[in-house]
Amino acid sequence: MPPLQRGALPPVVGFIDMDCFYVAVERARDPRLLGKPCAVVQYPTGQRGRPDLRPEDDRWRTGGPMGGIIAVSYEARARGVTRQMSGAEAKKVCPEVILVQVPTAFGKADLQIYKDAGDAVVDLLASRCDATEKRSVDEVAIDITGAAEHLLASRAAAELGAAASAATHLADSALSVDAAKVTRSSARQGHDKQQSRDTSELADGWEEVLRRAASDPVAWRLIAGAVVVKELRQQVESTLGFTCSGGVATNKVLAKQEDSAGKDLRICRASNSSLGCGLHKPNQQTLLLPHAAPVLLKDLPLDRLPGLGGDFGQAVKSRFGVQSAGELLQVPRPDVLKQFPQRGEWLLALAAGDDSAAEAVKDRQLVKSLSNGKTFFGEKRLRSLEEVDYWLGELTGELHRRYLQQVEKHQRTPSTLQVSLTLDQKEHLTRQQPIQLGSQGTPEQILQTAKACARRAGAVSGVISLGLSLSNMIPLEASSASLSKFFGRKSEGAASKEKGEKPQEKAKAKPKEANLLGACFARAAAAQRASSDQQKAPEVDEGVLAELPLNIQQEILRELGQEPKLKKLRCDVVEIDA
Ligand code: DCP
Ligand code: CA
Ligand code: CA
Repeated sequence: MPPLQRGALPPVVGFIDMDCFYVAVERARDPRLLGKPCAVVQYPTGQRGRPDLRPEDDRWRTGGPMGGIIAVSYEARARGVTRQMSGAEAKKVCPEVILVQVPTAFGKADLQIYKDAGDAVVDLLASRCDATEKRSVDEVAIDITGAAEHLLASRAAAELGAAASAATHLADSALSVDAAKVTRSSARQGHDKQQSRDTSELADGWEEVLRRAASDPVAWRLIAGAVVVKELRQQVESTLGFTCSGGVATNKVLAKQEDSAGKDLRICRASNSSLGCGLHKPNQQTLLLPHAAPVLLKDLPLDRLPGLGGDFGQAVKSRFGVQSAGELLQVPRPDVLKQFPQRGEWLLALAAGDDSAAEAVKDRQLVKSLSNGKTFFGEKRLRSLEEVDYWLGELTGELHRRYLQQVEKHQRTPSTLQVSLTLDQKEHLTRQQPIQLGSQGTPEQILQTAKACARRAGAVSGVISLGLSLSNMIPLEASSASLSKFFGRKSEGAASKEKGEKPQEKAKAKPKEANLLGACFARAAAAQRASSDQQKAPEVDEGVLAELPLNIQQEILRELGQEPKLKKLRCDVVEIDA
C-alpha cells in the first residue's frame, strides 16, 4: 500500500440516498408491505371535513379520492407504476399495487414519520463520519476521510480490496457508463442498467483498479472509503431496516445553483445522486475514482449535473448546441466564459468533474453518541471474555479517534460508555458506566472501562454482536471544571498552572476514571463530614450539577444524602445498571 501523505490529499466523500424512502418507512412500520408492489400517495386536497389519518391508523387506500403518487417501491416500478401517477392510474397498470396514504394532521400531510426516519439515518451515519451534511429528507453527504484512513491503517490492503470490489460498482465500468447515458427523468424512473447486479459486471475493471491503486494513495483512500460506505449501509439496514444506495468520490458535487424560481431543492435532490450514488440503485454503491470522471462525464446528459436540471441547464444546452458534459468541454473555453461570465468557470469545472466545483461537506450534525460495533456470526461468534476483550480493544481505536475529533471540533466530551452484546440466544445485554475522558482521554482508559462493563454483563458465551459507544456528550468545561468546582476545587488546568506544571504532565499522572470518580466521592464524603461537623449542610451548586449527566447527578446527590429532585436536567436520560 502506498504511504499516506496526510493533508495533501483530497477528502474521501460519501453520498447516501435512501431507496424508495417513504415506502421504506411505511414498510418498517408494516411488514405486510415487504416485497410487494406498493406506493405512497399524497392525501386528497380539497376534501374538507375528512378525518385525519394518524401514522398508526389504517392508511391503505383501495379507491376513492387520493392524491398523486410520491414514492414507489421497486417492485411497483417494475410493473410500470411511476411517481406523479394518480392512485387510479397506478391500479390500472398494476392492479395488485398497495397504496398507502401519507398521514395527515389538521387536514394537511404530516410528514413527521419520514423526517424522523431521515434524522435517525443521519444520527447513525454521524457516529462514524467526520462530517455529516443532510441534503434532503433522504440524502446525506458524508466526509469519511478519517474512517477510511483508519481502515487503511488497521486492515490489510488485500482484505480492503476484496471487500470493496465485492460490493462496489466502478463508475467507469461499461454498465455504469450505460447507466449514466439516460436523462435525469429516466434515471428517476429506474431502469435495467441502474438496477442490474450482475456480479461479472460488478467485477468489471476492478483488477486493473487495484493494480493501479498500488501506487496511488488517492485511489487507495477512496477504495477504503467504499468499504466504509458498505459498512455504514449495512449498519443502517440492520439497525433501522432501510436500504440505501451509496456513492464515493473526492467531492460531493454540491448543487448551489438556483433556478429562475429560486432555490430548487428538487434539482439538488435529483442531481446530487446522479453521479455516484444514482448510477446503481437500489441497495448498491458506486465508486468514482478520479481517472473515471472524464469517462463517465463524456456522455453524461448535462441535466444530470447539479444545478443544470432546470432553466440554466437548458440555456447552456441551447446556447452551445450541446447535450453532454463531454460536448460542453469541447466548446472553446473563452466562448463559455464570454457567454456565462459569472458561472462559466464553475460550469467548466463541473463538466470536468473537478473538485473545485464542489464545496466541502459541511458538518451540520452534533452527534448524540459515538459508536462502533462488529458482528460475529456462525463459527466466528465469541466464546470467551478474553475474545470479547480482544475485540473491545479493536473497537476502541476508532472510537478514540472520533472522541478526539469531538474534543477538537466541538469542545465536547462523552460522559457515558456503553457496551452492548447480543448473545446467540438472541438475548441482548447492555451495560453502561460513567467515564471521564475530559480532553485527553486515552484508548486504554476507554478499553478498561469497556472491559469493566463487559464483566458486569456476567458470563458471556456465544456473542454474535458486540457494540461499544460513548454518549451523553457534555461541554468540556463542564466535564473537567464541574466536578472540581462542585467539590470546591480549582479545575485541573488551573491547579497545574499554579504549580507550574504543563497540563499534559498532569494528564499523564491522572488516575483511571473509576479511581478519579471514587476520589471525587471520597472528597465529597470528606467535605460532607467536615461540613456536618460544622453543623452546615454541604453546598450543592445546582448550576454546575445540572451540567453533569443525569446519572452522575443522581449518584452525587445520593452520595451526599440528598434525594435527586433537580428540575433543570439538560442531558439525555441514561439508565444505569444497578
Ligand atoms: N418525495 C416527495 N415528492 C416528490 C419526490 C419525492 O414527497 N415529488 C419524497 C418521497 C420520496 C422521498 O421524498 O420517497 C425521497 O425522494 P427520492 O427522489 O430520493 O425518491 P425515492 O427515495 O422515493 O426513490 P429512489 O429509490 O429512486 O431514491
Ligand atoms: Ca431516495
Ligand atoms: Ca433522494
